[in-house]
Amino acid sequence: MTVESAIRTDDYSVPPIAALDKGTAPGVRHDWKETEISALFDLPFNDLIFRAQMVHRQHFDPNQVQMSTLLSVKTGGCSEDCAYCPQSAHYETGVKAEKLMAVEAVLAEARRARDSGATRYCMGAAWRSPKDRDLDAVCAMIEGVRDLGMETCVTLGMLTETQTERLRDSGLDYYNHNIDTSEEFYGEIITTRTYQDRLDTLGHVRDAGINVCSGGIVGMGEARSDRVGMLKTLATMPKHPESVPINMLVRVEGTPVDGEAALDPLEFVRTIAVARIMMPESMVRLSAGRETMSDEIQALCFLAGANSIFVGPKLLTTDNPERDRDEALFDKLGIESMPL
Ligand code: SAM
Ligand code: DTB
Ligand code: SF4
Repeated sequence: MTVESAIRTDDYSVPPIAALDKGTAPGVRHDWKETEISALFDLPFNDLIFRAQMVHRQHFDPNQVQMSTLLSVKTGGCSEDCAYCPQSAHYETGVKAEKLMAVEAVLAEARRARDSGATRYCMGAAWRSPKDRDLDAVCAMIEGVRDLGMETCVTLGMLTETQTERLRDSGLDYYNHNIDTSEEFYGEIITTRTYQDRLDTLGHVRDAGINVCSGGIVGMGEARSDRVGMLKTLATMPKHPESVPINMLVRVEGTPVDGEAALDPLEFVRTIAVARIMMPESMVRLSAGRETMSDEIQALCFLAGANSIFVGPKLLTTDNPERDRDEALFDKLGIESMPL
């Protein structure tokens, strides 16, 4: 038997692979139904991963992973009540509220990240929404990071149209704004803003021509149907987010979701695989949660189509794997940094 005939490519059960060929570009669909997404989640694990890897290979080099570094430029004291977040002022988590960092201090950190191989620099602020005067400093950070030759991403909370245009004019490449979960579960997690508020900001970002980075968190006690709903919201947008971070909840003492049972890591891998199949041209980011994940689970995430990660020992306030652990993992897997 030849290798080709030993690999069965004709049995994809639900939905047929041809169904992937509707939509605005070949293979990219925007009309996903909940039943179809649930059917993907329900596939035998091997069938799901095989299909995700096939889709992945149609669009990306399977051995390249995009590497971003995160910096919290404004930490803690946030007025929102996101039940997962160590930076919310509503919970006692031990995170101290700090002022916005000075531009030069941010650029010094960014230079270090670039010298260790990061190609994108993401700056996060614990704000419900930025004040106009804060944006002067953030725009200077964006310009400075671009001058270092890196792509820029910021996440600052809700934006008005005018604020979004200012960020665009400073040269911002990506805006991160997560929908976090399904519309149905959202009210269990955040009461100080609505799902529609999130979608409105994402609309401003898209209209301004900035690349959209939007995804969510799993492991907050949501049902699989909420993971289905979250991916449906993202994949039925008129244009898929260019970057889709899938975060495994980092459980932080003092936050309301800290007591939730940990999600089965294989369900996390399934979520990555379904995101890859539904949004074939997007970068799917294996985002928060790598610190406590085994090498084997991370390897399965890459096999399932994740092709972006955060590198460097800190996310915003919590730990991420040290460089040497990541380097050893990438060596074992033959993974290279995706060039710009
Ligand atoms: N305040 C802004 C906002 O919420 O849009 C930007 C910063 S906020 C910390 C960025 C994202 O971090 C959140 O949308 C959430 O998805 C993620 N995040 C926060 N805490 C997390 C946790 N404990 N585990 C996983 N992801 C988390
Ligand atoms: C995203 O989706 N995950 C990142 C980034 N975008 C801003 C943030 C993860 C934060 C994890 C908790 C912390 O370190 O505070
Ligand atoms: Fe504030 Fe963002 Fe944390 Fe929510 S996720 S509490 S908006 S910093």
